[in-house]
Amino acid sequence: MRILVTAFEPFDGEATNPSLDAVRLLPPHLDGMQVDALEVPTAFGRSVDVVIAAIGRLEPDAVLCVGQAGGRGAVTPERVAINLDDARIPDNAGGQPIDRMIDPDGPPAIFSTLPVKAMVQAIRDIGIPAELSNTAGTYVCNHLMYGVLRHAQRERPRMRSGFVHVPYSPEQAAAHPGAPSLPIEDTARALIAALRAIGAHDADLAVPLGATH
Ligand code: PCA
Repeated sequence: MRILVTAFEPFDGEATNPSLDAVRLLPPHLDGMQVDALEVPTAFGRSVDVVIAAIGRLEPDAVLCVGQAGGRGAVTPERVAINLDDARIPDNAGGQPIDRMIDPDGPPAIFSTLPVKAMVQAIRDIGIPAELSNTAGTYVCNHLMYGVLRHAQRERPRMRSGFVHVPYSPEQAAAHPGAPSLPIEDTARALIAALRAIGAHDADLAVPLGATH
């Protein structure tokens, strides 16, 4: 099995992005899986282009995209991407789409095709906080998740894909008083646990990890 793991460059005035720092720590081989890491620009259109080009080159069986979610206190596999861009701040290329559909011909939302509950469980099992998230936001991360899932729907129906958001690093959180954080080494361990869950589970676990609000 070959899995492409993507991470974003820093954005919003940050010097680092914990997704990138953690993905750089991933081993190239894990339990018989080949892991390819890719840095992605934090820009609406280009992010999807760069990942689709890498998919064409590497032909992975699965794609796990990773991004920073400043303010979240847990590693959060995303259940669903929505067909909407609504940028609170400009991206790194200066783009700031407001209330724009990502694909006017696409469905309103696309569910992750990764075993998100198994991933949450696997991360918790190694003692790191994880939650199933029901929103990836409306910024570049949601855009990339939707773009890759839509690409798979149209051109690579057997390729599984999805997204995980990760907390600030402690160094970042120091500049955002009150914000939770996770050391980069722990974020990397959480991603390894998630990758193992992806390798081990074709179908997701039927466990109650839903939210009441
Ligand atoms: N997080 C942003 C974009 C890049 C990143 O790491 C997001 O959640 O949309």
